[in-house]
Amino acid sequence: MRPTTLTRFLLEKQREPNSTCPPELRLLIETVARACKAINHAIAKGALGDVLGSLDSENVQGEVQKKLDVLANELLVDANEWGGHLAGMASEEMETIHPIPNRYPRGEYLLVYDPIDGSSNVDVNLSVGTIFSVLRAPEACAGREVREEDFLQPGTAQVAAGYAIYGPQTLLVLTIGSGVYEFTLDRELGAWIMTDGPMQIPSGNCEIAINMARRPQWAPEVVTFIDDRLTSGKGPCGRDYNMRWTASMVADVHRILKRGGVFLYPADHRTPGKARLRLLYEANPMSFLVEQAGGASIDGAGRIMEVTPVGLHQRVGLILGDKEQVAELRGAVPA
Ligand code: FDP
Repeated sequence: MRPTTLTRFLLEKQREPNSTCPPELRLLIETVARACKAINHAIAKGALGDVLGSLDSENVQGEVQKKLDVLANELLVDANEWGGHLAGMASEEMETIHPIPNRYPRGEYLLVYDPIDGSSNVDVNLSVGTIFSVLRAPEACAGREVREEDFLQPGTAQVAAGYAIYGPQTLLVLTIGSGVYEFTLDRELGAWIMTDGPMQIPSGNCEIAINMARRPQWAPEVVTFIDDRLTSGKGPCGRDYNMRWTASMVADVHRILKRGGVFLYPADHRTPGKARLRLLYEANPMSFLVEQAGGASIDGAGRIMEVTPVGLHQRVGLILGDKEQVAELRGAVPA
């Protein structure tokens, strides 16, 4: 049987009755996928391409920017600016939104992304990724330039989300609201070939992803949850859990999609409002994928995708993965 390429998958989705993939969205996803190939190429060059290490600059969150953070951001801007499918973009590496310049046609979508997730891994040759989320530009911005408030939509408004993971293989994992599909980059052909989907998170896996060094910041409910699983044999498995932490959410979430388990980066319970992961371009797209694969995603108090954003770079606590395991913490942990 002929392999299904990303292009064919999207075209077939476009032709379905009541399609969730109009031509502009197809073009947008293909453009993001093309930019991810360029990012993959740059990452694979490593020291030979002079892309490792940090710059002197910091991003809006006060984090030192890696060369690859900036390069990947530019690759995504350059690829998506001129196609006519977007009204604007926002990214972890840009302080404010990037409206499509007047010299190009404007489309009806908004793209938000984290160009390199897990960037501390780049210099030590471990997996990193690119996360993206697609929203519809509100009708109110027709005829005017997009504004930051146009991007402040809950995760439930996403029309597509996905990530590329640059690991032993380069993969693109995508949802357009009807299941989750994995495509592997065939480097010789330059094509994304479907290799899994619709994906379902396997239930009952006894693996947890959490940064234990943050334990002093966890709410007591999280401490009990983790202790029960790691040392007392409590929890659905009836034996002690295993732990994995790659410091790249893309890699940790990918493992959960394939193998099951839970991922936690809870908010700091001592400092209200303090958390690590960003709502619009990290938590929301990952939550959309996880829910589409039969899992659940909460900030502790409730469903992540129902959080109303108040800022472009807003952070949230995040607990996602196996539905039954996430359910134990729903409502128990302060957001
Ligand atoms: P990074 O800032 O290195 O790009 O985006 C946040 C994130 O990566 C996640 O990918 C990752 O899970 C987390 O930070 C790593 O946090 P720790 O430094 O606490 O391990």
